[in-house]
Amino acid sequence: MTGRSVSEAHADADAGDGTAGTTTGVTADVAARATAGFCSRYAAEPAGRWAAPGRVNLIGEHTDYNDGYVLPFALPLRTVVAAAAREDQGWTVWSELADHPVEFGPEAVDEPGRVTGWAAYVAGVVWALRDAGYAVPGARLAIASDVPLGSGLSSSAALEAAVLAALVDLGGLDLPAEKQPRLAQRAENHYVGAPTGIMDQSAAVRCRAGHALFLDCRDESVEHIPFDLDEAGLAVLVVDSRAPHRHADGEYASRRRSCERAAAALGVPALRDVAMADLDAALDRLPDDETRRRVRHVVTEDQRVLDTVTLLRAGRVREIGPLLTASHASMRDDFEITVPEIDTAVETALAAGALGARMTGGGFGGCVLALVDADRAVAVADAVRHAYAERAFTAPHTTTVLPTTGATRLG
Ligand code: GAF
Repeated sequence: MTGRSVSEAHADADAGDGTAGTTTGVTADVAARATAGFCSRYAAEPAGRWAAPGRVNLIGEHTDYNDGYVLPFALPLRTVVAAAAREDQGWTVWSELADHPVEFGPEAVDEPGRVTGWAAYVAGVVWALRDAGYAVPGARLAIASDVPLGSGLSSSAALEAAVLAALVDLGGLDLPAEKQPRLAQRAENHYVGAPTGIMDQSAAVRCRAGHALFLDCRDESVEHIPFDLDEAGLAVLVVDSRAPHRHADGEYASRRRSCERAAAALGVPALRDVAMADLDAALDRLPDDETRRRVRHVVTEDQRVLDTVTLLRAGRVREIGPLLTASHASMRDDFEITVPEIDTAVETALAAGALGARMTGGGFGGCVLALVDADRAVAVADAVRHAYAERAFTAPHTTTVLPTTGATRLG
């Protein structure tokens, strides 16, 4: 299975200006590819098409599994599933990005892990639904996607959310949108085996166009925060560092474990329960410098999310820049999840006039987002490209994006 870059995907999505053509952010092209794939693979028309987006996280990194706060928004890059129910309890999945379709029956979703590779995300959703007691319909599915793989833009959650939306509708299942992220997360945690938090699935399901999603990851309450970049004369530039993003590897899991150990040492359910005012006292009680830095990142990052939300509620979009940049410094120095390509993109964007910049997503590669004056976006992107060339890094992909909507049925 091969991925597509942000800019390749974006060129298809909206001719490169990042604004996407429709209110759902779904372009005709990716939907048409899913439909065409369905028709040619199954020699029939799909019963419907369901789309879910990738995301960037404006701020709040590695806070979700600490029961904290996040502020993602949905990208105009989507995964579309064309699907129809079948009579039996079997699932056939075709993807434009895979060499072969995958077929599995009920025995493969009796317990986690029996389907592997990309189709595990689909089987995982079927497993999680069945495990929660839902009568999941057998189905034929065809998948097309503009969300690049391995760039930290949450292609896996987009796939899970689109498949889940399709199966819920096809089966007439009583599973409201606000309960879908937890189920999709179970698929990823228990079937696929990646110990992620709830942010990406929540963004893929619950985001709203023109807004960032302020999510309390403890009780899953949300507030849709207006994020009107046009009105503020601003743009969010996304730089795909092309440094491979691997949160399934040991580093993500080890960060999560050290946060959980620290919470246990402090006698709190999760690091979200350490208040900013108590941070210094909490740090004094921790056994080593590394753990202290991990905790400091999470506690200060939660506060930065709250501060960002306060500014956005007041319409003071320009002023969030320093919070984004402080978040990056914290990920680089305290949480230690950045890589040279990422730090270069952030430093160069800031030097070229960005109001703020930070890595977005799980880390160890992936994407940087920079808040820029709209008329500086091209110059900032050029500066990053130049800096990469000077350091002999693989050329980055850059694009601007606007917030779009979460999972939708297209018809
Ligand atoms: C990845 C995970 F999937 C999210 O749950 C979140 O922890 C993120 O990394 C870091 O904020 O995207």
